[in-house]
Amino acid sequence: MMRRYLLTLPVILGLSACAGSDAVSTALPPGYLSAAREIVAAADWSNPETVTVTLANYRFSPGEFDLHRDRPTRLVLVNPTATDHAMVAEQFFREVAVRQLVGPTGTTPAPWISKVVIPAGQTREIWLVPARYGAFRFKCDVTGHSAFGMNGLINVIP
Ligand SMILES: [Cu+2]
Repeated sequence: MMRRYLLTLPVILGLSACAGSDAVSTALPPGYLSAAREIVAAADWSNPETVTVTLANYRFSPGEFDLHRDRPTRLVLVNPTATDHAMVAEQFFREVAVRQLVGPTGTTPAPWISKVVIPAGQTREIWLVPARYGAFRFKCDVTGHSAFGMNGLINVIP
């Protein structure tokens, strides 16, 4: 009986937790790409590579995908669910130059970010240039969602 209670509790927390807000900085945080603004300014944004990731309860689809180093990219995050979700990718965001966040309410210049919230029923875009090779984990940090499977992997390849 007791064990059953303990297993049920995270589910309740997960469904009721809120996603918080974007983590965006206009000043260079420690460990981030200092040349982000210069990389963004030098990139050709006329034909960015578009990668779409759909958020579900509780997974990212695709859960693993490739991005190309030095290629301007639109990372489109679609949340068709009735639940707020987030994309948190601390190491990945340290290694990319972010031009802007795009959403229903407009465009936010975002040189340095660590988290993007995708509210229920909305789509957000992150315009970025991957600057270093690697395999980078990402997750949704709403309570319980990562434990339920909202995790993924981005491979930055040539
Ligand atoms: Cu989530």
